Amino acid sequence: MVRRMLLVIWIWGISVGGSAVPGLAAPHEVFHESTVDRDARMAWWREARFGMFIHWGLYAIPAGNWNGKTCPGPSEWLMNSADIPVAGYEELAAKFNPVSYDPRKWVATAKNAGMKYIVVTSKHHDGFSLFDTSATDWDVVSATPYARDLLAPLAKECRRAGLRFGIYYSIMDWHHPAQTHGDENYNPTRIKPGRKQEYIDFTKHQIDELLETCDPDVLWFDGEWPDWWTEPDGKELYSYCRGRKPGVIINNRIGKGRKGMEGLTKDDQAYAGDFGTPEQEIPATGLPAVDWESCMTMNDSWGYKRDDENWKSACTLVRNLIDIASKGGNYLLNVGPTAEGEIPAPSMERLQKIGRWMDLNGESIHGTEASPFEKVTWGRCTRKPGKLYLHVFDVPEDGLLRLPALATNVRGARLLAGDGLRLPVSQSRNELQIHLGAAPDVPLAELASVVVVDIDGPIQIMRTVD
Ligand code: FHN
Repeated sequence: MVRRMLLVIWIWGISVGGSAVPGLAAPHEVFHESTVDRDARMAWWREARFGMFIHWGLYAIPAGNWNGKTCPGPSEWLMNSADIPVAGYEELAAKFNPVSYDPRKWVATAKNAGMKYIVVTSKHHDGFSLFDTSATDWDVVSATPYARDLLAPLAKECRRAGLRFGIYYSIMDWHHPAQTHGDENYNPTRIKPGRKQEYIDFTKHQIDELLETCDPDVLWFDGEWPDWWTEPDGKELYSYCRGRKPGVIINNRIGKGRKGMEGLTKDDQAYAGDFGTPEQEIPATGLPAVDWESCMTMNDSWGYKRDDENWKSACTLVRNLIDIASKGGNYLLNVGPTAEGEIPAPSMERLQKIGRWMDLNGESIHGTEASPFEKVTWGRCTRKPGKLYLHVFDVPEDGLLRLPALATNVRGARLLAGDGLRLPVSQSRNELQIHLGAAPDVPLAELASVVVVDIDGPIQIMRTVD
């Protein structure tokens, strides 16, 4: 709460330190956004906790292979990792015809997995636009036999199904004429002298088109690391986007605030962006007062990579979701559809299993806040007013779930799934004990079983004086 109060002063985004930095343009020149307004704007996103990331594009055709060889790294980087000349890469467009693409099926897959929003790549580093744009011919309508916008139908289907919709947009663009090769192949690009504004206008033109045709709730920028892209550029684009759609939520990769793959926002100044973006990692400790979202692949590639079989188990994915929610964050879990438009079977299997677990235990994730406890040995904890959700990963030998004693009255404990079996509770001066006994006989307990502790009023940990 204290940290969020600081935001009344700075509305460029989340500065972990919350410190105000002299000399920077005052945010109120752009947005009179009070904490109340910001909380209202972020509310659905904070409630959601779980979303689907979709990396899709021409790179799904070679799917990580070039000239008969499997190239290292994620498939969406193939143009760079195989150093494919622009002309050679452009030939892929003539082969892109996703006849099996069914937005209804994608959205249903996400919804049934317990996901509340989808973020899809509109333009990745290869510069290819999956939507109808008049800013370039390097897009699905002008350059492919499919010749139709792919994103507007997906946005529409999300709305119909009650999911929120987000757009991923890469600032680095290996195809745009204003950007040129870096030292190593394409990454990071350089901007040609005197052509930066041309690229910024191009970006704004496309953002306008996407706001018009898809009305996204989230703008998920990426590829911000080339030196020619600056924090003031990020702030300017942030104001532009919020000016166009005041309610939109924008990640911290619009500017230069991201601390590498750790992804949280640096605190040496107020950076543009509304939430931090850890990538392929989960913060070690809870960050209850910071808005952050951890994005992760199910195997080792964001885009579809035919030979990448290094799939995480459904158990790992469910426990990641629980771990992230217990630390106050969101989980953006990725799928890389095939060139035909199918979500790969290993991803479908895992999402279906996660969905079965969420059907039983979703209330212990959606709309929860971070654990009030530093660490528990047997699993994780999330909470809602008057409720603690204990996520049991490993049942202790003595069958006791131990917690610090609470100053608040504990009304009882029960299993969330199954028939809601009540569990004995005892409390000593220092410790609250929930008597779980043996591994609870609830479905999918091997992923995690959830115990609900009903409590009168706000959760207060007993301060014990030794
Ligand atoms: O280079 C991209 C990568 O391809 C992928 O899009 C991830 C997703 O967060 N972001 C960048 C690496 O940080």
